[in-house]
Amino acid sequence: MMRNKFIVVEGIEGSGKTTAVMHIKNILMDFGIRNVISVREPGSTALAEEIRCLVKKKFNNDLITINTELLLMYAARTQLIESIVKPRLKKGDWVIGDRHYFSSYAYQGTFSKSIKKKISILQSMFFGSFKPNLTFFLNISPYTSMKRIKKRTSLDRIEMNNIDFFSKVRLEYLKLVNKHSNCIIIDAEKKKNEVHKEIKTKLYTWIKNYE
Ligand code: T5A
Repeated sequence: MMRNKFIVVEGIEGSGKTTAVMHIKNILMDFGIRNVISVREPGSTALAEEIRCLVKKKFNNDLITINTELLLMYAARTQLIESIVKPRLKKGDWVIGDRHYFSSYAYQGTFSKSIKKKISILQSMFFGSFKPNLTFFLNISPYTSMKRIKKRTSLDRIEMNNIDFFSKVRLEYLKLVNKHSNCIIIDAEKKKNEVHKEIKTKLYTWIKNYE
């Protein structure tokens, strides 16, 4: 039986990450893998959840700068990976993550090359060669994203960005997934049950090839 894998789900807002994480957890359980936990970024520790609230909040007359936003994401990430993810993987558990470092490249990195360079430095300084074993990218158009999130009663600071921003974020994601191995693109425009079927098929294939 395969041990301790770190699987991450990435995508723009409303792409279905949260539901996909729960789905992956159930698939693994059905496969006989019982020691599975799920986490989200930013968040999943008391401190990182506080940081999540801060990054989502709109401060009047005090615009959060992109460097600050990036550092807050990395503070939350470091806390989560060091205090939960790595210890659980060491125990042999599986961890399913709702977002990881691709989110920083896609959201903060889209602003400039120099931000991307800073991300690479932070990433190698704090995580070295530590990477997810598999990343699912849930691919949806920014139009679908907007349509899904508009159903919400209120939007957070990042969700208040316009469609251009989410188009750029999606393009950054596509560049990343095409550059890295162990990434699987899922057509998340489809109906939920079809998306979940595609994830299941691809996850089974990945597990079988790994064994
Ligand atoms: N961030 C995060 C950064 O900027 N940098 C970073 O480094 C990191 C880690 C985090 C925010 O922080 C930013 C990005 C984000 O702005 P979040 O809550 O993780 O916030 O991100 P969101 O994308 O906002 O999460 P959402 O809850 O919006 O989206 P999900 O989880 O992708 O989607 P989900 O599963 O909640 O579904 C959304 C809605 O769509 C429906 C669902 O039922 C739900 O109503 N839905 C579908 N409808 C039709 N067809 C389908 N196939 C559907 N799949 C889901």
